Amino acid sequence: MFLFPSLPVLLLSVVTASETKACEDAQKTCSVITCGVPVTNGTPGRDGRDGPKGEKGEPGQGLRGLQGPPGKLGPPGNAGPPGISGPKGQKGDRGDNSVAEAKLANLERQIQSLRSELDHVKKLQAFSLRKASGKKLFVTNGEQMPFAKVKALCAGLRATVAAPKNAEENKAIQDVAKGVAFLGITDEVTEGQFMYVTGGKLTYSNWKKDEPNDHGSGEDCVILQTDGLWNDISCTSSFLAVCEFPA
Ligand SMILES: [Ca+2]
Ligand SMILES: [Ca+2]
Repeated sequence: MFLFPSLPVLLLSVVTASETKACEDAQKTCSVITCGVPVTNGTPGRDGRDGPKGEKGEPGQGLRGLQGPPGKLGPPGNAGPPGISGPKGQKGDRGDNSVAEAKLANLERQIQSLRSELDHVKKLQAFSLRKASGKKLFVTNGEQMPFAKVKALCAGLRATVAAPKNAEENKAIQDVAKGVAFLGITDEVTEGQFMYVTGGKLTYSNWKKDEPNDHGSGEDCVILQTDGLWNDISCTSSFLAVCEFPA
C-alpha cells in the first residue's frame, strides 16, 4: 500500500537528475543561465541591495488641512483712557409739588397761629411782671446756682444773664430777684476789666465801696446785693439766676 504514494517522488527525482546534467552542459556555453529546476514557478530570490539615494523632489502641494479649534482666551488688556462725556440728557418731568405745597401752607398757618399765641403770652407775662412797653424783661426762677449754670439756663431760654445798663434797670432786677443775684458781668477775660458777658465794656456800674477787690483766690463774677450795690465774687458760689429778654 505504501509503494504507490512514493512512486511520483521517485519519478521526480529521476527527472531532476537528468535535467541537472543538461544545465551543467549549458553552463559551459552560456555566461548567465539560471540553473535549477526548470519549473514554471521557482522560489523568489533574496532582496538586492538598496540603490543610491535619489534627488530631492519638488515640494508637494497637498490639500489644506481643516481649521483648528479657537485658542484660549488671552489675559485682559490695560484699561483704556476715559471716554468723552455723553450728550446732556433731556430735562426731566416736573415733580408733583402739590402735596409739598399743601404741607408748607399748613405749616405757615400753624406758625402764624403760634406767633399770635406767643404775642398774647408775652403781653400777659409783661402785665403780670408790670413790665413797661419798650423795656427789657427780667425773669427769675427763684433758684440759686453757680454762674456757669445761670448762663446755661438763660441761654436755654434764648435770653442772657441780667445786666443793668442804668439805674432803672438795676432797680428792676432788684425788684424781680428779691435776693442776691448774679449779673451778666465778669472780668474773666482780663483781670480788673469788667465787661458784659455778651461783649463790650461797662457803660454803667454801681459798685459797693472798696469793690471790686478780687478778694481771696480771685473774684471774677458780680452780684447785685439786696441794697442794689455790686460786689465782685467767686463764680463758683451760688446765687439767684435772673435772665433778661431784650426790649
Ligand atoms: Ca477779678
Ligand atoms: Ca469782692
